[in-house]
Amino acid sequence: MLRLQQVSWVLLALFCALSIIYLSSAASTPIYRYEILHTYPHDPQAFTQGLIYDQGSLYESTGLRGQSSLRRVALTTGKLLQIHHLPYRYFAEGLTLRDNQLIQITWQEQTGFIYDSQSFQPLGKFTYDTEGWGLTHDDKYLIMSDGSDNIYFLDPLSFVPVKRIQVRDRGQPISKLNELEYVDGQIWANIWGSNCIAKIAPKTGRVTAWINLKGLRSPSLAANPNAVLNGIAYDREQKRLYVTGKLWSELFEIKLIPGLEGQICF
Ligand SMILES: [Ca+2]
Repeated sequence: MLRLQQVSWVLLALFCALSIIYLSSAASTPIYRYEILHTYPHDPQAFTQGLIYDQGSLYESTGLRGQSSLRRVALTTGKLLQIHHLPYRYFAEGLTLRDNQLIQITWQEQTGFIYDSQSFQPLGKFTYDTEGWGLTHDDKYLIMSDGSDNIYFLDPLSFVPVKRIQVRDRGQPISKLNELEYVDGQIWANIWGSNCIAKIAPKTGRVTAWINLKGLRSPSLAANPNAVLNGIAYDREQKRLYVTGKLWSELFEIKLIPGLEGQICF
């Protein structure tokens, strides 16, 4: 009888251990919700494709043919301070600022542009083989999305892709990766057409957390399928986070809060 009891305890312990392993492997990815800290004006004509912050100003890349531009905008007033218009054939997309140079990519034209960050004077251009959606950089590489589940790391001088990660959440491919921002060692990506931003581990492509920004977009834009969340800018010095969307009349400084049950992104 004693031996039977011992076997039962061993089996129970084994069952518990296997259950813990199963539950932890199936555990959901953490989800953050948000709190609005400040609301600022944003040009409702701006089809935002790239957004960055540097020393008190926002730099923005806007898309659509005939309306594509590079802009410097005052954060608190939304006032347009400087603009460079792209030729009609280019549909501008992601934007990043590195070593006093603004780098802007285009959607299907496979062309990137380099500008002096002060004067917006064009300094050169480069080409790539994929579509261009989002752009950011870390200490070593330019980091680019193309609307798929791939993220490419480009040499910042030659613009040649040197490595690629595939973005996965618990093994599931996450595609439509759009506007990017490198924030405290992770790549943040807007998912096109959704309320969600993925936080991505740059070495593995694993989604480490979701940010659900449901409710941030003005209800007046609900009928416009193009007016989606797109634009993440991070102030590294003050650790401030700004987000907006295409054709949104507002730009928000937000704070992240650990999520509630049921706030699922995907
Ligand atoms: Ca950005």
